[in-house]
Amino acid sequence: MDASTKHSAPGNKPHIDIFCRVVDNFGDIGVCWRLARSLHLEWSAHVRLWVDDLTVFRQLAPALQPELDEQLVEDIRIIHWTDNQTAHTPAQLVIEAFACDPPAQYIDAMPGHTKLWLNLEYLSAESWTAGFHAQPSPQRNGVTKYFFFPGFSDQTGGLIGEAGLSERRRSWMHSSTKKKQFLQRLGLPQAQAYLQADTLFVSLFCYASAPYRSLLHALRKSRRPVVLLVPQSVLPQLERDATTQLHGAVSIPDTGMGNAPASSPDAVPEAAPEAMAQAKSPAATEDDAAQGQQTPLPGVTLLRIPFLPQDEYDQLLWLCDLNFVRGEDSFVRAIWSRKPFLWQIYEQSDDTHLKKLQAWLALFPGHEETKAMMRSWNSPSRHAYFTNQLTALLNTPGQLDSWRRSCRTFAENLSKNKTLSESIRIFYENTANSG
Ligand code: TRH
Repeated sequence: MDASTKHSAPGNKPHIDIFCRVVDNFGDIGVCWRLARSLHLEWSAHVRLWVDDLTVFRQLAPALQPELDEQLVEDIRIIHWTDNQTAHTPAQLVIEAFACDPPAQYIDAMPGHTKLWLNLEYLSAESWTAGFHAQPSPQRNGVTKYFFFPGFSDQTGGLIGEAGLSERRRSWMHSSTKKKQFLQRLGLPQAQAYLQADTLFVSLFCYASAPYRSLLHALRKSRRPVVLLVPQSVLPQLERDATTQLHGAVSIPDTGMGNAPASSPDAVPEAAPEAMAQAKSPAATEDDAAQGQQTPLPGVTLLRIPFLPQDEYDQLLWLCDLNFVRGEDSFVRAIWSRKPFLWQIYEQSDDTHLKKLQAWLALFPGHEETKAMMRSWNSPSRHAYFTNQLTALLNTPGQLDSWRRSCRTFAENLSKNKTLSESIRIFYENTANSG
């Protein structure tokens, strides 16, 4: 079913507990928060989300108050999960994210209350996941726990893709005012000029091991002006490296995020002479238009932006022409954005992650060149190759459009599958009715 046309299912509205431990990064809470919201939205379920690290959580959900033991955010009850937890009656549906082990006291109390216990696994496109999906694992407390694998087919639990997502994306994309205001809020006062100048907007969310210098070199060779939007805390050395590697061909506006000049003493202020020398596509700003002048745009503008709330991060992905994403949840959101993206997979021992990457690439309908570029973005030894591939792709007419079409086709096909929250609901209803 299309992720965009979901409606609340009739029938029971169960109580659901989701348990989340923040192991590292933002992916654990990113997935759980999104799942909590989509279960609540689509099923009108009563959802409690147990999280051990509210400080990390707050970055994705700024309304959250980390000092509170319990609070309601967007109708989801957030419980700060600590070692000395007060007792709560277990829910009918318990979702343990990534084998994080709910508290022993809670597990002991589950019989008689819990109808279904799921262990939500990490996303993988590998075919073996279909065989393990929804398999039972009897537990000592007498309640059976089931493995639940998100995935790219209906033989798995599907992807998180909440109701109304396509409509929200479409309506936002049709509003040039929203795009302009969004960019201005992110620290680009000349947003209108950039939008009119056929600027290539690129978002960058990656791990420290990414060949980001190769990316900078490719962007520098772009025939279109480039705005590279980088969330706070991603690659703290980027401004410094951009300044030294691109020999002044980059403009680094000070957005008050501590990027320039503090972390890069040599950083070039906006419209610095060197950047102007590389300027592309002169464009009129609103002020210039009034005065009948034109201001050249720098070749590459590196814009440090705040870490955005989840819904606004979606808007960033919708707006950009090319998104660099990582891990699990931003990867899925990039898929739903229908825009070209490069995925940096979460690194695992023994190169297990490269097998996962390969399994996903086998499903993706893009050109071989795009897939090769995705592999080199994930491979520390292929940096020069990456620069050449990306440069060719950005500067060859029609290439980016073709990539965009592949992404659209992929997203359209996936949206025919059941979403993760739909799969959970159906599995719950079948289990609850059979027991
Ligand atoms: O942060 P990640 O690297 O998370 C990783 C992976 O999930 C990995 O599989 C897991 O094992 C590891 O964590 C522990 O990347 P991911 O999955 O994309 O999660 C980032 C979340 O942050 C996602 O929900 C999107 C959100 N986000 C925002 O809300 N605002 C932002 O500005 C950005 C950049 C991200």
